[in-house]
Amino acid sequence: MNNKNFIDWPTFIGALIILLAVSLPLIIVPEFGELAVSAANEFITYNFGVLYLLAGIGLFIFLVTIAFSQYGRIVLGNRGAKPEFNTITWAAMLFAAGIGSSVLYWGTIEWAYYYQWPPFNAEPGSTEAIEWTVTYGIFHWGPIAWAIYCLPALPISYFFYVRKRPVLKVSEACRPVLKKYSDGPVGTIVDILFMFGLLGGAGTTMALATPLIGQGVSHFTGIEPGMVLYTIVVVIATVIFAISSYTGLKKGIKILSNVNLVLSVVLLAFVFIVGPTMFLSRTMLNSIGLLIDNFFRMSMWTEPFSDLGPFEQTGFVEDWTIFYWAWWLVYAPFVGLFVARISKGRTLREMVVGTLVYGTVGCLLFFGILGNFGLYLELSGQYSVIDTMNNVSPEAAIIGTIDQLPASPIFVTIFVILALVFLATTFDSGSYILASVTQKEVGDEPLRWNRMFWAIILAAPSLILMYLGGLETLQTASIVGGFPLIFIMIMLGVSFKRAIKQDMPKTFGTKYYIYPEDSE
Ligand code: NM2
Repeated sequence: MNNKNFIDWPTFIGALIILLAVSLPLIIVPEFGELAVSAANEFITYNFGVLYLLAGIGLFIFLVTIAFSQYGRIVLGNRGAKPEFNTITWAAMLFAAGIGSSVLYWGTIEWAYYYQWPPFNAEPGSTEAIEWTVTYGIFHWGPIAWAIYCLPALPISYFFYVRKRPVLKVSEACRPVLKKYSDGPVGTIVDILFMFGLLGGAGTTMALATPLIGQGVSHFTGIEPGMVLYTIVVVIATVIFAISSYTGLKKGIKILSNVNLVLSVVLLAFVFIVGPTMFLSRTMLNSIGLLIDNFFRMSMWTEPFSDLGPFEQTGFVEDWTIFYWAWWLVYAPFVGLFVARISKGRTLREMVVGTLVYGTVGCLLFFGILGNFGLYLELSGQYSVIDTMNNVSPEAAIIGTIDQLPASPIFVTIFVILALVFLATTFDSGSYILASVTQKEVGDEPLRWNRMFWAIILAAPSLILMYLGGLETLQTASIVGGFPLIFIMIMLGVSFKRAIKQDMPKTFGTKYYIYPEDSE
């Protein structure tokens, strides 16, 4: 097959057309686009919110059940297959791909929102509200979120490494449900929907990262944060992740992920040690207890009753939990494809437990250390994060928090570099996966020019929309565009169940009899 025949043109072109069809009206008539998108967003979160919450907890239970059933012992590969990456690198790659710079953003500041607008009808700023602040952030970045990420990896890795289908595509993983339709337009639509969701989700990531990195640069240089600075940030980030994606999984992506891990450990360890260590330890352990105790309550809290009056809601669930589940959902097929790709030689149980545990613990450390440090500054009166956030900007409050550390210039620098690397490690794997999905076959790696192409496409719309001020619309659009993904996720789960059921009897049988010879 020559180069051109490798490409799956309907998916490739279809994704571009959808992207243009959605971005162009937003560029041409931004006011109308904004209205339409926010109306659609409200319609979906209010009417289908319950469905999002159910999907979250349902996927979590499904994954845990699979991992600890006999299916958990299935090895992704042939007899004797060894993991391609050691466990630390694997965990670093998984975390770096699935988590962008948003963990630095929300990890440091999310508590300040919950402090002022708390869940469960707590009084703003009260002890009860304070207890939930960091805990709720950890929940939104915890086991359910990582379960959403891991689900697509089950069927995808199974088909790629066990059934040996040389295709890394969502439509391929839905084959047991879609049957022959996964080759036709229906399959193409499934792939395009996922790509569209991812491009929107990536826009959200870029929209948060750029002002944050910009704020850090402005802290040192005094340059006012604004479009010029933001453009430079986007261009530098794009160059970094394009190089990483170009050199591929075993070079750039792997190296950058490990750099990411080292910088994260240095930053977190330093804040933990020189910061208020006792306070951080207490609050983190307290959060873990609170979370375990209230896990099911939080995952199914729909706020049917509030202090605002009968049938009124504060909107906490829609603004946060549902928004988050939707955001994790749009990233899920991509992370699932990526996790699948790096998990050769592992068992399904190792893959699931590794994703849930390493993912949750990683986020817990960011939220627990950076968030509680901010909370400490606020409560001790040393620095008011909330004042800066409300009167200047959330980004200024984030950099302001890190700036309170001793030897702060070093740590603000590490923080900003880390934000850049986190962004790059999400986008390099993103472009790698988009390239895989637009190919009919993926040998060892997708084609290089194809990877480069998607690297640019990932960055370009955010840049254009940032100029036009429509980026927020794109973010919301990604949530709206991600709606069909709930159904795709369910389809992926069912496909996986069907496939292993078909294959399993050959090896294990469906029931075990301890004394098979005994008769009644
Ligand atoms: N999630 C983890 O911006 C990022 O960090 C990428 C965001 C889905 C909330 C992922």
